[in-house]
Amino acid sequence: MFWLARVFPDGFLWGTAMAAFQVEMGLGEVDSRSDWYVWVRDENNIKKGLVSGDLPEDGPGFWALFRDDLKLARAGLGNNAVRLSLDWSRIFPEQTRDVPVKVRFDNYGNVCGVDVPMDSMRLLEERAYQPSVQKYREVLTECRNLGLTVLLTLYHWPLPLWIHDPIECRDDFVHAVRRGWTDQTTVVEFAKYAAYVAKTFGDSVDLYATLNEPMVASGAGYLRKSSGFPPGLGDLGLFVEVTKNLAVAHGIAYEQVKKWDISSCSAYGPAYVGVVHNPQYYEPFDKDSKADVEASRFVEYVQNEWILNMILKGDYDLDLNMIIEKDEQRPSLVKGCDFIGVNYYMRNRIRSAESKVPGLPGFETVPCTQNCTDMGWEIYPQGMRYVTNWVYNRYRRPIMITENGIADAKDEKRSEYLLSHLREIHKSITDDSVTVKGYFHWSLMDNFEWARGFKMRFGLYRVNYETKERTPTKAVPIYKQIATTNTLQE
Ligand code: IFM
Repeated sequence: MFWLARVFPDGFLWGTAMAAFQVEMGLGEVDSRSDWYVWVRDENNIKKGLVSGDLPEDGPGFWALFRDDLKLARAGLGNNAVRLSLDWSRIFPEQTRDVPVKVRFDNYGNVCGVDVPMDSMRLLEERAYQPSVQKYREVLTECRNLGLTVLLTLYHWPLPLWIHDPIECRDDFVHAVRRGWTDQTTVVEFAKYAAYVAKTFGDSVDLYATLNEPMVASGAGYLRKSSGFPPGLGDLGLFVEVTKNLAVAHGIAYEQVKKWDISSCSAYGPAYVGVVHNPQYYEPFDKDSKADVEASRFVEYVQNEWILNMILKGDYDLDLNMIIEKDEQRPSLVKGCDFIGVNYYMRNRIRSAESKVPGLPGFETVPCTQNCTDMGWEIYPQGMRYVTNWVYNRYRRPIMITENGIADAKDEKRSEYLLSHLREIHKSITDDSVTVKGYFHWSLMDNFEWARGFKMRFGLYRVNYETKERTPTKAVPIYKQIATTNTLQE
């Protein structure tokens, strides 16, 4: 028999990814102080079918079972890394607005710098909710004891309720007070939170992601009323504002982490900080239709490119005309980005359609009919190589595949999904000379899939939500073999 061995670079990170809100609750302390907590139990949202009606407090219970789960990552999967997030609302359930910081603005009124003085750091330390800090410390220490390199995400979607009241915003945005990312003060509060996290947990964290998939937070929250994401508005102006504020927030948090995390705990140095983005593969539904080609190019631009141009180049195309006018160049907002996290899942076929949001060109995604996951996403492994190469060649930053995975309740497609996507990553590395530093499969175990609830099973380990028992899927021994040998054998 002929075996082809695809060897990955030395030091390649093999891991799984998780997010606090999706896994923590189920056993142990419930966090009721976030916008998502309120959003998924809102009767209107449930009645309209915007959210599933499943509740995060019936989740996998990682908060209590983290030692066993991390053992699964280390021993069960042979991983050497793990991607986790913290929930801001767990650390600061009460407001931090009165903690003084110095804020600088650029000529356009954007926050372009935040100084957190030592006295203010002391106040933040007093204000932080210690049981949560203690618990996160235990989780991170356990990762270290197991030899898992830690990639920590600061913002993986839930916002503290004191920052964002999604029901108030949905029902009467004009009079709403707690307006989330539409409000620039959220950037300033995020700077305080990032500074506190870096100072407190820096000795246990190797890599940081400032934001997870900012385009989902802005697009699903502010462009698509029916997405099931808070606050469920369809407003182009707010979408642009939120995307801009998230881009600015990345830079501001980047600076804070660099300043406050000075302890080096790995080969990555004191703080290696990037952003996690979700570029997908786009194609016009009808390649001979000019309208479809233009619609697909526009969606690809907005989804894949727009925010990375802001973060890495200072190009703030705020009128979305795909041209950077002079007053859209904001070099003072570019702070740095040590790596780009790529979350790749699917191919989208786009066709031109009537516009659903005033001011935005019309388009729609053609529903998947073949090779679909339970989410209705089209499996297209070649897209992994395409987007990885595209991001690397355009922005010249090391790539980390920070998510890739499949909702597959029957466990029929997961193994091939994993293998086929890893093959493409390997081609990017060896055939196309792209620097890819690691792969984090989404996800370690089944979890709370936001508006879609528990039905969507992305886990390498299946979770019985009644007993909290974890059972390996067929992909577990396959992933373990790859991770422990650093090689994909075929
Ligand atoms: O569950 C999500 C995750 O939170 C962000 N990336 C996509 C995953 C699957 O939808």
